Amino acid sequence: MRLTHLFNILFLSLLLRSGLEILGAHPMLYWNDHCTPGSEWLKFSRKRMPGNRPWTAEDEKIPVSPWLALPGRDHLGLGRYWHFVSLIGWVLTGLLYVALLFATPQWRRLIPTSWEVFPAAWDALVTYLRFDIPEAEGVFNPLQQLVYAFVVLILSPLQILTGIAMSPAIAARFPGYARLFGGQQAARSLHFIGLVAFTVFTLIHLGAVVAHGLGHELAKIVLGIAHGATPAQQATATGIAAAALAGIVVVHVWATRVSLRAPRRVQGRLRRITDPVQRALLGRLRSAQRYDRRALSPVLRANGRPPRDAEYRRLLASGFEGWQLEIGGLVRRPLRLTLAELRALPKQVQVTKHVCIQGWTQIAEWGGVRLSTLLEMCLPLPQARYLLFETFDDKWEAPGRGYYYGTLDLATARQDQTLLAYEMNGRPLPEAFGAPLRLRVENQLGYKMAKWVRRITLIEDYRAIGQGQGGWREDMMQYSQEAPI
Ligand SMILES: Nc1nc2c(c(=O)[nH]1)N[C@H]1C(S)=C(S)[C@@H](COP(=O)(O)O)O[C@H]1N2
Ligand SMILES: [Mo]
Repeated sequence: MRLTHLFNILFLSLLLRSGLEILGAHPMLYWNDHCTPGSEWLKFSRKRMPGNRPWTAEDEKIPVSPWLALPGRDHLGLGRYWHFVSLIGWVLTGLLYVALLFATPQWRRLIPTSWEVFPAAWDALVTYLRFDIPEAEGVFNPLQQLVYAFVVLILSPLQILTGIAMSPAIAARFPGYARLFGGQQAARSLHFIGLVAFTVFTLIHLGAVVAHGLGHELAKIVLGIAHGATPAQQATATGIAAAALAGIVVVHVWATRVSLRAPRRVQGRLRRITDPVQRALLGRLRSAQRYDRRALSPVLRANGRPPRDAEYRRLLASGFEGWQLEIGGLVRRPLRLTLAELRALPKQVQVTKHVCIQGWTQIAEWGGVRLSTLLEMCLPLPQARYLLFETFDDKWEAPGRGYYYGTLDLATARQDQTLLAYEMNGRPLPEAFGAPLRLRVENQLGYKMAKWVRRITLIEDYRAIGQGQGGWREDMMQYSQEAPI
């Protein structure tokens, strides 16, 4: 149990720093799922978006210093890997701790068994405020007991539950879940408030350890000597604690440096831990969203700037005359479909919530043809496993990095709400939102939904394409090929 305290410090500190990296990707908090610009209740940036020229949600990011965030300097993809790997460690540590707690008489220290604890805790608080140390019958005084029980049994589970509420796969399959917290953005706000609560707790906790007598307290924490540790024991405990804390600092420095120096390598390693867990927990959740049209967001953010590709500009000017969607690769019947031919296919309309990896959400209505309809027409060969989406998006603001592309596994492509949309809110898809055709994958994060689609190719493996990570943002920004959270 004493060792779980050490691992708790390690994982919580990693969660805190990687969490700040994630927050920097959209440094605003809301109580509404539309994330209407200006409706945030808290904003950590002074940036103002231009009123006269189009901007994208990525312009709103702020890079956080590596002294604060893991890894810092605008590495959302890696920050997420660290967050999820630390989360796995923290949850395992927590489960072990709680199991040991209840398998032994230790739980009596933590769980109050009488209402008396409340007035007694109040007395203890008043004593602290007089700069005195309250009496304790057991190892903890009543105030400590209450606060520790709150952190272990309420704050920690809440932090996990609000974290889960941010997953687009959960939001798509169980739209009611986030409503328990007042919505997905309210859950995100509460997740942040939880972070503040953990930080405040930690600072006061550290202050109390010093105030109660550092040597004695460390002898309790490190060696389990409840009362009357000798000076030699106190010195041993202090030495071990200092070495352990130094070890944690080394882990942080190492994780930060290796992430900033070799992002691709870190992505490859951490992804091997997080992806299978995500797939097992969230991979099978299918989107069943059915928002009311009255729930449409008043303002829609866009990400990715409209292409400057010459062929695209020409097609746009001609109203996409001559544009054809090509579907080829590992199929028995390659297809070429004009917009009119796509519109003639069975149409599906859905009102769904978009969840960007940065953290913002918005609700819109999409109309188009189900990807499964096209897959039935082109007859994929047995070895086909992924769809490759190539786009007109030349990423002109980042020259030399190639065109935007994405990949999607066949099972996700066949889901009911996976759509090739040519309409948004009842009108032809606007240029900024992917005209003439864009993908909607309603149980995944936004970057999986390629806009300005040019061609779809069925492939066996994506590792030979681009830089091998399964998409442009996967290659360039260390995002994950699967995006259910
Ligand atoms: N071609 C292309 N598609 C793209 C992007 C892009 O940069 N280029 N950005 C993605 C990201 S990160 C998001 S959040 C969504 C944004 O969709 P929206 O513009 O409809 O809000 O588009 C996705 N599709
Ligand atoms: Mo995004």
